[in-house]
Amino acid sequence: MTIFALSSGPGISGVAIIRVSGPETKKVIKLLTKKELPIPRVAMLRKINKINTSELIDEGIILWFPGPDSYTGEDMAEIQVHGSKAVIDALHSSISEIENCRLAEPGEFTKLAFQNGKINLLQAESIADLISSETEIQRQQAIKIMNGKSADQFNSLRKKLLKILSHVEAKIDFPDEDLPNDILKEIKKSSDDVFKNIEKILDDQKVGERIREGFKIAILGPTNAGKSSLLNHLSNRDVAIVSEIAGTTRDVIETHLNIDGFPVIVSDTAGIRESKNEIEKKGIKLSLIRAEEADLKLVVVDAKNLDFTDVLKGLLDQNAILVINKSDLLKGDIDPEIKKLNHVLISIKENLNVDELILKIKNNLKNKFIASDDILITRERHRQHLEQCLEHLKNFNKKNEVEDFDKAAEDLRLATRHLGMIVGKVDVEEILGSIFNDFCIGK
Ligand SMILES: Nc1nc2c(ncn2[C@@H]2O[C@H](COP(=O)(O)OP(=O)(O)O)[C@@H](O)[C@H]2O)c(=O)[nH]1
Ligand SMILES: [Mg+2]
Repeated sequence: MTIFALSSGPGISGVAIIRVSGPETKKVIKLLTKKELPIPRVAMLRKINKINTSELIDEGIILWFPGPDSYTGEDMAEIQVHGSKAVIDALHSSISEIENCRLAEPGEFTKLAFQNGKINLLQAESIADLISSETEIQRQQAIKIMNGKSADQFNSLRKKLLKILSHVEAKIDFPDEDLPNDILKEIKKSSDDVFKNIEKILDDQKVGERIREGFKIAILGPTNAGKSSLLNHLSNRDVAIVSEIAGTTRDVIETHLNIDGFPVIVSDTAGIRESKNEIEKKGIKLSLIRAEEADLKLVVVDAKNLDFTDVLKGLLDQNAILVINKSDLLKGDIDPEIKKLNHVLISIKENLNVDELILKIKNNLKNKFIASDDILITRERHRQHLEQCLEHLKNFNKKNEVEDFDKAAEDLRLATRHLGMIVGKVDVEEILGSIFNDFCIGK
């Protein structure tokens, strides 16, 4: 099947790019241009016509990438035309008239690239991350992984395990021959190395995932404290309804912000109070869930009304900033007990001291986003496979110690498999290859 799709963004644009990939690509180019194929990888200006009527659609650039040296590994073309809905529609409907050509599904070009061995799974994921990156730190993370930073590390750990596996399997195949002592030592050392390495990778405070998904800030507190006003102030627009009527916000309202280059998701939540209203109760439940998931909690209270419920006290941990709002209404000082807590006194209405709050938020962000080259995990998927790998390695070590090699080998195979699944490489042939290359079986 040959697939095609608009690869540039939708909407009006100077230039739009339509990609074609598959065995009929040559035919598509010839039928649209009524000319011979262009020189590979050289931009050629061509008249582009409707396939049946030969009516001119537009004039544009054709790029021809014969497979396998293309993004997908198949024959491919990129057609650059003017970016209008009408031009794109006419071109799409012309191509779809050609036999065996259909519109691509989301991500299908990249899926083909993965299936044809052009990129690994981590690279495929990072291409998606690069496309959706909104901040510099997200772009940097995506491009590093696209360049193979984490795949190299996971592959090298996996190679170590494959090597141990080849020794263990040889022992199974030739049970009468004892494994030399130095090889037994090597097995132990390598598996310990890999184990420690993975433990270290997992101990990353989830920075990679936080960069990819955004740092989560939850605004929490009693009703009418000014939570929605704070969200609006931070986002510079009216995202949430502000009113003096307590219990206005019921659903969680989210906005994505870029604070000093850090991706942040701020959610405004329903005010926490005793309520008999079912909908409000649900909203309060959602607030508490957000509180648990948040990287940082902004607990907003009203300066005039500082009695803390137990729920509220429970929210104030090391990942929380107490925000005492409506300082403009305050006559005199605040309670010395409360003053002792880590807090910021602000007035959103009069814009007093809000900058200090923003500074505190920024410092918190910086501390939690210490992006280092050791960060390899960007998705829960990676974390789960690594955790599974550790689990199987633990089992392997136990069985290896009691020389139950058959079962030990199976644990090792599973551990290796989980590492392979991160990069998208799971192949029995490879294990066999490693045995024959590494172990002198004919001795
Ligand atoms: N005086 C004063 N009123 C404020 C301040 N911030 C918010 N308000 C008012 O307090 C009321 C409740 O605000 P809102 O943001 O809806 O509170 P929420 O229920 O916590 O989301 C509204 O009438 C706001 O205009 C402030 O700093 N000072
Ligand atoms: Mg509100």
